[in-house]
Amino acid sequence: MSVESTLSSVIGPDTTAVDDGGTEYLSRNPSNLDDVVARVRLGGPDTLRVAAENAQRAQREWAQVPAPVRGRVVAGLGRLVEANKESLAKLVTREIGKPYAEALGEVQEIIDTCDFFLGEGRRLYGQTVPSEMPDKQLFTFRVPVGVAAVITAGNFPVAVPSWYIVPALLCGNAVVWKPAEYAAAAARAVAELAWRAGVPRGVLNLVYADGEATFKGLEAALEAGTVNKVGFTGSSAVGTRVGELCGRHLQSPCLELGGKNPMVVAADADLDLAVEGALFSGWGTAGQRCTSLGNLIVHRDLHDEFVSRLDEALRSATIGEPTGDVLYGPLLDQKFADGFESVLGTIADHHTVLGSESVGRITESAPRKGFHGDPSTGLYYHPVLLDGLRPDDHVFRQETFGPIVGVSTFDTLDEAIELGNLPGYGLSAAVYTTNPQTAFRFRQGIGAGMVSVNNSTSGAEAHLPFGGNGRSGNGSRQSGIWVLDQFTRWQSLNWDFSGKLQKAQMDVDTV
Ligand code: UN1
Repeated sequence: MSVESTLSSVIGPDTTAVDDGGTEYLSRNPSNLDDVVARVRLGGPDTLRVAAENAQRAQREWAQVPAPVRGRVVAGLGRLVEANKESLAKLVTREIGKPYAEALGEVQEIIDTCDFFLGEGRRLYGQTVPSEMPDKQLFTFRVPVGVAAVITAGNFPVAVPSWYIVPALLCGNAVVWKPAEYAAAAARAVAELAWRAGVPRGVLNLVYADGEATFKGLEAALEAGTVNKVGFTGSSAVGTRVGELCGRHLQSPCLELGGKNPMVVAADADLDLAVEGALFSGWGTAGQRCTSLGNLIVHRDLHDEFVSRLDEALRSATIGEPTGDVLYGPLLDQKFADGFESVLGTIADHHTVLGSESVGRITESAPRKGFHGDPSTGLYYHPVLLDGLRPDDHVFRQETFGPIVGVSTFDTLDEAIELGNLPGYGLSAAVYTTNPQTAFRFRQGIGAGMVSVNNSTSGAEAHLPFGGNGRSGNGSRQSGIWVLDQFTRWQSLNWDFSGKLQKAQMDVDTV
């Protein structure tokens, strides 16, 4: 069986046949814009609202399935993904332009997630808790929240949705999944495999809708009480709107937002390692991970050598068609290319532009040496290394989501930490140092949810808590056992077997 062969070119809302006046969207291959990967019918607001109603009905039965059996179902999804690993990775590469080696890694992440939650199906523990009274026992239970609306970005169209969907299903919830339209085919492939693994159709609902229809549909569902948890991965601006909407309905969403992730290169850093780490974190995936490196903060004594080595590494890196062995391929889609162009527009006179011969789109008149393939067919951009960044520069303060990184310098570790925290995000941060004291002090001072020592800011593993603070999220965490608190609520039980009414706080002997 091949995932690709199951995908027809015309795909639309599958479980929710609502004709509510949506539009058609073409998901295109960003390395060859003439290649239409999927034609998608985007639903209007009713699509999401009705999907949530369906999900609510289906959830009751799903919650009755024993957790270890639900664990086997999600493990089955993992096995099906594994059997289709190459074709799913090829689809990711074709639809969003992610280099094939990275796409394979991304597919591995959903497999790892399914493997992890197979075990959690047998460990969905509650507690026994002592009572303050005799002949009385207290317990806690994890209870599914109900229906989770999962709204995901397309830069990780397989792995990141699975961080919500797999634990949500394992915990006994139903899911309404609204993926990014520019990754519609990859989403459909994952949903197909989940349905084939035994997830009932009503328990996992896939809907396509644009941003405004999603907001309206979500608002209606929250109002009707058919959505009980929202998981959102995307920009800080949209996440703020999701947070406001959920807050009005007394809900606390799981928000995984942008980053302006710093990498501090200390005076005692291994320079080769730091250059390699900066190259991969900053320009790998064309800088389009929420965990991509944003600000390089380099000790003044190393600055010149570090920047010249990084400039050289960037100039000799291979960029091009993502089916090949490249550092990065095209940007995700036209919307992201437009966003990146506006970031390039903020480059100022006080910046030194390095990393490439030109700035902007790679074209015949602005070529890139050693480019792999034909640049004219896709959304390819020159890498930018901006030296001389100032703390009030746009590029220093805002997530750029493209192949651009700025450099600033520091003298003391406190100064480096302050610069790292200044933009107000708090997702991922890295320090390159050979001194454990520097590493631990950095971890203590930096406001990021995830810290790396001598490693990339990106590349989170599937069983460590993932998430950020400040503008990067609301402190919620995905992955591992920590995400269980997103998709279950604690219920307590107090059981009195004394045969009489014992009153808490009143019938207790205090010493
Ligand atoms: C994201 O970009 O939304 O840490 C998540 C990483 C990935 C996840 C990134 N595994 O690089």
